[in-house]
Amino acid sequence: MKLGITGLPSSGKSTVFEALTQSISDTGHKGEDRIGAIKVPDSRVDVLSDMYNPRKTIYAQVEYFLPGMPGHQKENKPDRNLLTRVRDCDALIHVVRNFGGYGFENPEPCKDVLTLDQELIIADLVVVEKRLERLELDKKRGKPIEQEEISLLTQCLKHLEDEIPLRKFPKIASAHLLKGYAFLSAKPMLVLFNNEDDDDLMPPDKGDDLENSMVIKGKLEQELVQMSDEDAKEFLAEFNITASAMARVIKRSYQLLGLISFFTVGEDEVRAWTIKGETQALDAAEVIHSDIKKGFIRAEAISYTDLTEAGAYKEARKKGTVRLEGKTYKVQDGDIINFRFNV
Ligand SMILES: Nc1nc2c(ncn2[C@@H]2O[C@H](COP(=O)(O)OP(=O)(O)OP(=O)(O)O)[C@@H](O)[C@H]2O)c(=O)[nH]1
Ligand SMILES: [Mg+2]
Repeated sequence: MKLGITGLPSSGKSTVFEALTQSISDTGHKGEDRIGAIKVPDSRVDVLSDMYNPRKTIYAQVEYFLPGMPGHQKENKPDRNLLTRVRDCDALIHVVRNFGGYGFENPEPCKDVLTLDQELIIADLVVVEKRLERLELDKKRGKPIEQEEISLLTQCLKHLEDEIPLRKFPKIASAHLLKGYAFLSAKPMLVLFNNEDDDDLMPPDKGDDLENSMVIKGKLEQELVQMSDEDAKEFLAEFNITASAMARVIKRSYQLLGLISFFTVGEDEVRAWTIKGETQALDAAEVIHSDIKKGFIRAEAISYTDLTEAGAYKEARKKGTVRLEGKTYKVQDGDIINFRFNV
């Protein structure tokens, strides 16, 4: 599962990538693809780790992808090429310039949000129109065609012609028959307003229909990455920012991908495992090992809250909050699971 970073030229994409992944480049990396796997901060894992004192503690991860852009982009438009490069990402992070300064026009963040959306929409329109033409042709030639696919694509065409991104239509965005097209405007998207150092506010003209957005200060966050802990502390106080701005972006990224965590615990290892929401116990078992799925007997599960309230697993057992669940149990975010299996 990976998130692609997009945005208009000079919006702060590289800056944000570096702040998120805590990787600074001295060469500029302009032309190169950059990819970074980042652990997802999770206080529950910290607490469980304190409880079990394991040899290893493993957090969930998300991956960020920043396509390399050789050459200089002058136009205030996202490069078409850049957009096709994020087609195989599962979600998008849209970095929006909300800072000014030397060499920059005044920021127009809300306009930029629309501009990028329009580019995503145009890219999808091209795909839909081509495909529909193709299917019409096949139909004329008497080839068997999937009527449902035509119907779905026709709906896409209408929405895109109305300039509405497909992510606004959950049924279409999640339609199995459309998966292969990897529509850009259907991907979940988090908008990051990249603010001036002393500006904490959302752009005032931000409409209500932008459900996934946050304010960040990319430049400060990136500088923070390069500092010693002591300097960082002072710096944070001075600029009135919380150390967790990037942590919040990472957590939001995880949610944006529709991912949840369950945990396994023990003296050897406390570990967060990543699954899609609504995953059943049997499939969650497979994430750990195919043998556990094959030999699945039961899942011994307890919620994070129940465990921490009881203080220890033994106590929770006495209180009866440890449950025995079967194959079809829908694993909940924060469940601590012990799979019983037999191979
Ligand atoms: N004041 C301010 N400047 C920023 C911020 N984020 C980035 N910048 C500056 O804006 C310029 C562009 O930032 P980059 O991160 O290179 O932007 P980009 O989107 O990767 O740019 P291209 O790859 O050229 O399209 C750099 O000079 C950054 O230092 C911010 O939050 N505040
Ligand atoms: Mg860049």
